[in-house]
Amino acid sequence: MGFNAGIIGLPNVGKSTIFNALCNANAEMASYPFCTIEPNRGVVPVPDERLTKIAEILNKENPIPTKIEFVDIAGLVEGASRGEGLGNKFLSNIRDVNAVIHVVRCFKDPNVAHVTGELDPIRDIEIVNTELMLSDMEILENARIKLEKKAKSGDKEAKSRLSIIDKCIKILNEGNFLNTLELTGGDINDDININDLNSLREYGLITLKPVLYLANTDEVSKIDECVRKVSDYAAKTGAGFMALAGKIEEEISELSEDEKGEYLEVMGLEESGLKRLIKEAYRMLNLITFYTAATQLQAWTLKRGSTAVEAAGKIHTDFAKGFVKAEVYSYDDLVKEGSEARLREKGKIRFEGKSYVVSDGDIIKFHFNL
Ligand SMILES: Nc1nc2c(ncn2[C@@H]2O[C@H](COP(=O)(O)OP(=O)(O)O)[C@@H](O)[C@H]2O)c(=O)[nH]1
Ligand SMILES: [Mg+2]
Repeated sequence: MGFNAGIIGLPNVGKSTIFNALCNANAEMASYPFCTIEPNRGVVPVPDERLTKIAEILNKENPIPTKIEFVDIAGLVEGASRGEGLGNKFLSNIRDVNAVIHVVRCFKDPNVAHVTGELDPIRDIEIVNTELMLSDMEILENARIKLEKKAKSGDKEAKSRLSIIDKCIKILNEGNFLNTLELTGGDINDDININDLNSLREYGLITLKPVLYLANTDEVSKIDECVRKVSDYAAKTGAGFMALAGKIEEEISELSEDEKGEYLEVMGLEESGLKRLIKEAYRMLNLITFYTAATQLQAWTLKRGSTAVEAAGKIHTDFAKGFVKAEVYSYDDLVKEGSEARLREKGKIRFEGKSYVVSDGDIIKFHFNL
């Protein structure tokens, strides 16, 4: 199972442009086959400085990065939650992703029609967000109807869930996303907590997902009023924010590696906006990365809090089935000591059992027996 981020927004804001640029960005890691699964789904390697560093220290060639999937979701229009413009289908696509990248138009270009006439990022954001909130509201209302019967017959669990759902409906009615609670540390409402929200995960509520607002600008590193408005909006709602020049990024993504480097140098940039976006999306998902280096060096993605046996299962079901122990050291220790031999000398390679909780940056060798 992979992790993914959906690219959403009004039509003509640059979603597909950014998606294409992300998929082209693959070229630089050609040693590993990345692909577009479907026209609107692409798998992209996650840039990882630690992986490069480990490869250097352990002398490994062609390390395999971990991946993240992006989904280019067709533009939402006003009324989508009522089914306008294939609305329900797009909304259900959003329900299936782990995180949301909401593209907001900040580029002018008179040649590209603006769905609502002129640049107004907050109005644009709110059109989309209103549809997302309405859609969640509908799901909760439907769940409510089912639970009400059970609750009336005295089912305690149904009663408690019903009360959580009512609190959520209230939050949405006040014009807030459900994730605001988590992101602002519970400021908006103190009689509902994170555990309550987690109990609603099964409904695939869109406004519970992490959001990054992506201001699509004309020029690289241009901070104008439009960009500032988007950034303020993101800060106010506890969401992530980034500015990116979509069309230029698409052009850069088609250059050769050398040309890319030159371009970034001329622009005074350390890395392309796309790289930042991929890293940011990965960070939003609240995942950790662990590495295996027994044969080929490879990075793997894991949900925070997962155990060693779950990590083993990522690689092969046999690794999990026949799990004996995990030989573990940390990335930081490797960098500090400079070799596995030194780590061993200093007693910094540990043996851990099945229930060991994997840390971000662990380098693991699994021992298994079938
Ligand atoms: N000037 C300019 N045009 C852009 C930018 N991003 C996208 N476009 C253009 O806007 C049009 C719509 O872009 P597209 O990515 O298809 O938008 P989508 O409907 O959100 O997927 C295309 O003609 C793009 O070339 C940008 O950053 N600057
Ligand atoms: Mg598109």
